[in-house]
Amino acid sequence: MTQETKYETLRRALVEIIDSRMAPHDPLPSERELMQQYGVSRMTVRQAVEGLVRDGRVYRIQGSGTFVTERGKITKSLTFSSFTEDIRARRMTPGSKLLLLEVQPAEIDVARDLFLEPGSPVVHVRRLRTADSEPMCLENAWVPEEFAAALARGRDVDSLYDVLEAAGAAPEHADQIISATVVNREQAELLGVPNNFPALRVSRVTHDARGRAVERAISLYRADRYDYRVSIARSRKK
Ligand code: 16G
Repeated sequence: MTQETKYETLRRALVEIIDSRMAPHDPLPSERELMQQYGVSRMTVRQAVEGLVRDGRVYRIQGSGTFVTERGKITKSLTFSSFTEDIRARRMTPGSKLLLLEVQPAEIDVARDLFLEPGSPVVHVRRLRTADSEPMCLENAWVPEEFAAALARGRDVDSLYDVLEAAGAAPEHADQIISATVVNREQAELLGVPNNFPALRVSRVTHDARGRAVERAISLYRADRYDYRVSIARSRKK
């Protein structure tokens, strides 16, 4: 049997196991276990796993191991939307787990983004956002207290943007910075992914139709479930 054939046989066997017995983010057996189980060389194991990485069936995290990839992504466009709208648009049910809700004095960066004096009261909401009960995103939002009186009174809420709208501060447009990051241990546990899993960090300052800053938020999306689609055009030379 040639090396090529052994590698392909192992790769096929692994795909079968992934499809039939493994869940997203389950770790693959170690190189040593695969070598023993299939009676192949380390090189064959590496080639087979490399092939699965290239096919997007598994992903590697340096120092942690190789894990089964989640299938199916949410591609978000740069049109203004809320989490609830994003998830409903995909015929899934949005959900939220409230992790923190408190009135705080605005720290310097929050105050700057919301055009407030440092120390002004802001409502800090921290939520785990889910789609069909699956964790998708961790969100921290800070809202000037005047727009979130209902929240400040401790009322739980499904959609933050509904609260803002009801307060006469309907979100209209936002400035965003999207960056790549990895999750820490606590975030990983909440999002149901391994430690150091890649994530998209979207930092947003949201304005209403009158131009008032009504929200500063940081959303941490699982990178296996979210990507952003951007339309670009060549700028015409004048
Ligand atoms: C989106 C916003 C977030 C906002 C949330 C409100 C981004 C990057 N972030 O996730 O800033 O707080 O929607 O959603 O789009 P809700 O109305 O469902 O609570």
